[in-house]
Amino acid sequence: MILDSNKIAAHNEGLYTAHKNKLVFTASEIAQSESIIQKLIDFQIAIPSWALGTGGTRFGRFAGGGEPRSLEEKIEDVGLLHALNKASGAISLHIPWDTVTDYKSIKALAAQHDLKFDAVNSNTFQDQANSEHSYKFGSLQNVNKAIRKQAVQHNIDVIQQGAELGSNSLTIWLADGSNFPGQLNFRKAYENTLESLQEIYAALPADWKLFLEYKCAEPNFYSTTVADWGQSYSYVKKLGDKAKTLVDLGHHLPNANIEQIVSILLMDDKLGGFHFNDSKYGDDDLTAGALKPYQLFLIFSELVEGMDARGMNHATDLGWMIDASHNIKDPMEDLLQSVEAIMIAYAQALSVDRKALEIAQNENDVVKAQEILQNAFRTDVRALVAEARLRSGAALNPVALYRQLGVRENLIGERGLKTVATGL
Ligand code: AOS
Ligand code: ZN
Ligand code: ZN
Ligand code: ZN
Repeated sequence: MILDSNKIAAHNEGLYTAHKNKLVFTASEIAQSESIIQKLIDFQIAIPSWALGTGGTRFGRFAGGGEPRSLEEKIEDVGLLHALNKASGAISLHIPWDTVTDYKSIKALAAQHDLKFDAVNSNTFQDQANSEHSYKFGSLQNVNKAIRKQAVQHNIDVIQQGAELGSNSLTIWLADGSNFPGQLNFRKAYENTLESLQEIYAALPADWKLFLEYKCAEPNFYSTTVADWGQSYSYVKKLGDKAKTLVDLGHHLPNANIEQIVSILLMDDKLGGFHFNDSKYGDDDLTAGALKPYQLFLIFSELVEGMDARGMNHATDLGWMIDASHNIKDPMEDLLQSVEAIMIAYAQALSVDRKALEIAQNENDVVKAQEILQNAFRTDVRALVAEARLRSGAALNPVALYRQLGVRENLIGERGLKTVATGL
């Protein structure tokens, strides 16, 4: 299904007057609104290929209809999202959930939808059909050298496949760890993991980055071998300049100050990118901004401040990706909501009066500092985000248009009601 641009234009026409009125008011409230709109136009958030199908829990899965059955259909779905919001111009593949047989045609299909290939993700948390060894007791950390070798080789294969597609980063998330005290020698697990990572790092092309994701628990519940930002930092520091830490918002112990973590990693040039989602209890992978929009704003506030201090390009110098998974929403609607929430947080962060904040900080004017941040957070920036979409040829209200056009019903017509998405 390809979206007809006339339908987007007709939808926008219907909403135009109301939008313009809001925009005029918003621009009167926010000094740098024009430059914010430009930055929003440039900002793209990658969609993970595994988020397009309905997720499950360990108790079960309720399949949605019309889910993508192949990589081609996943690319088409991201293409649809991108046509609706012009802010989802990249897809992140997970190998071997996504297998590419014909690179030329996959690249052509992505190009046709104006999509790039973002970070490629390796998978050593499941045993693959024809693999010799099992990852039951870990992959890169495993006490058995042959198992470590197999996991290293898989990562090297993923790099090669990603390079064929024009991707330039590898994301490694390890399920490695232990379930019971005594199961693992922590130091040896660390040393094995480091040695394995070094072998993978050595296979990176010159212009590539390696992102090392951390997670405090799950699926292992006593220890995780890359458990927190400090441990990820310790590895990436030893690996070299191309290795960076990846922050998944749901991977922290409760109440962790993620914005501070982000600020320090950025300062040390060790922040690689993000997996956006939201959570209440753990790695819930709920829609970005659904529960803690203020935290999302505070994270973006540190990002904008830190990237500007280092002269970085907001759109291209870090990896921006959603990592969410749902078992009750239409995944496409959910992704549109996540992108919108991220854009809003970014726009709010861009609107912070940095000079005034710096003065307040230097004068220890705590009240003023809080006023400045909360003023930015409480100012409605949605018209700026919508204007960025309008100027890019996207829809003023993507979720509304998605429903109005009956996209899901169309996909069910094409693909059937009972599809099994590849991957999860
Ligand atoms: C797992 O918890 C991590 O968030 C991974 O980044 C990701 O969800 C996984 O690679 C896909 O299953
Ligand atoms: Zn229980
Ligand atoms: Zn993640
Ligand atoms: Zn996760």
